[in-house]
Amino acid sequence: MTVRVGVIGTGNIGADHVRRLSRQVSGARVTAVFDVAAQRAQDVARDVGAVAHPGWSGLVDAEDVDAVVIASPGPLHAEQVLACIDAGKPVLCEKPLATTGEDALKVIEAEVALGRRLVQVGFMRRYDRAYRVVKAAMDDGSIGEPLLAHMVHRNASVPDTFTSDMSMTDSVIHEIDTIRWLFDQEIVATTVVASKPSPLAAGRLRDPQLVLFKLTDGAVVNVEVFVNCRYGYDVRCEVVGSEGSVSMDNPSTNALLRAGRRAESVPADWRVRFDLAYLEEMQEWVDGLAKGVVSGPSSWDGYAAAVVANRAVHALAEGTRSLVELVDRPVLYS
Ligand code: NAD
Ligand code: ISE
Repeated sequence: MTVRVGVIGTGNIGADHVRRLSRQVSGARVTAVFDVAAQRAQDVARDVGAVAHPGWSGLVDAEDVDAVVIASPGPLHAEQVLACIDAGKPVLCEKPLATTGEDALKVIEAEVALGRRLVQVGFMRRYDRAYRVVKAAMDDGSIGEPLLAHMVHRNASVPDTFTSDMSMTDSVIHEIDTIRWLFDQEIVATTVVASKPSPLAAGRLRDPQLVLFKLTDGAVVNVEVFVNCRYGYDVRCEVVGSEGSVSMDNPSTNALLRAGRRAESVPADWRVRFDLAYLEEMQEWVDGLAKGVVSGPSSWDGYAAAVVANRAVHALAEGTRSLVELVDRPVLYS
């Protein structure tokens, strides 16, 4: 069976997903795309033999679209996901599922009313091999009882449209999901402190920031987020347990040894670092759809991450420790 996919949003990651689904993922074909930037959508469509639709809702309802990928800006996600649920079509929505907990909850309510999972959220780190090694060492007892973790999330640079809040809602939201998944715990409280700002943050961003998360069982995790580090993309993690530690350095693939020095390459951006993770994510999604199953990160994961990210924004703004309160987890997501 070939899954016919429609893609909403053909910017950076949307265009990548279109090409990935068309050329690297088996069992899938992109039949339709939409972007408000019509020329961009047409170029991407032509490249893979798809049709550029005049509107996203027409794409969702199209007969030759079995499933949808959403890669539009975050504030549009909830409405577009709800339309997919309404049409009974599986949807892989890029993070965030929604920019507010309230909107994410509407998605949960719609899916629960339907009685089956249609939504997967694009938390691709769960598909990354290095993160999976960390998870395995935590689950099989290799490091004893996991107690705390240190994480780093650095981007070389961000566009002018990026705000200080987005350090939480757009970047740290990946760590929020990773922490919940690795520890299999919810986050119950967060504190955020902005450091002395980098002069290269152009005076408009509170960058870097340090975030502290407390989990249900008392474990703590700190995250450094720095979205203007300039030298490259650097994502790291170390989980410390009662009998050892497991870490994931920024994986580098090349080393140049010359004149008494060793130089290693640093990925330029998320596209390079998580290339294989996006592929695994898409392949597992498509394989699941062929069997009628959606099993990746759920609406619940998207909801919990949205709530925590917004509490982190609140914590920085108010200079306080913010508690996280979630609704009861519906059975559909147990
Ligand atoms: P982008 O700005 O490059 O692309 C967004 C596209 O959406 C643009 O082409 C824009 O024209 C289009 N758009 C605007 N309004 C639209 C509408 N009403 N309907 C459809 N399309 C519309 O942004 P991006 O970097 O590709 O990010 C897109 C989404 O993907 C964001 O939610 C972002 O957080 C997420 N993302 C995830 C990862 C990841 O690692 N998982 C990486 C990058 C981006
Ligand atoms: C971007 O939207 C992503 O999702 C990347 O994975 C992340 O590293 C980056 O900080 C975000 O802006």
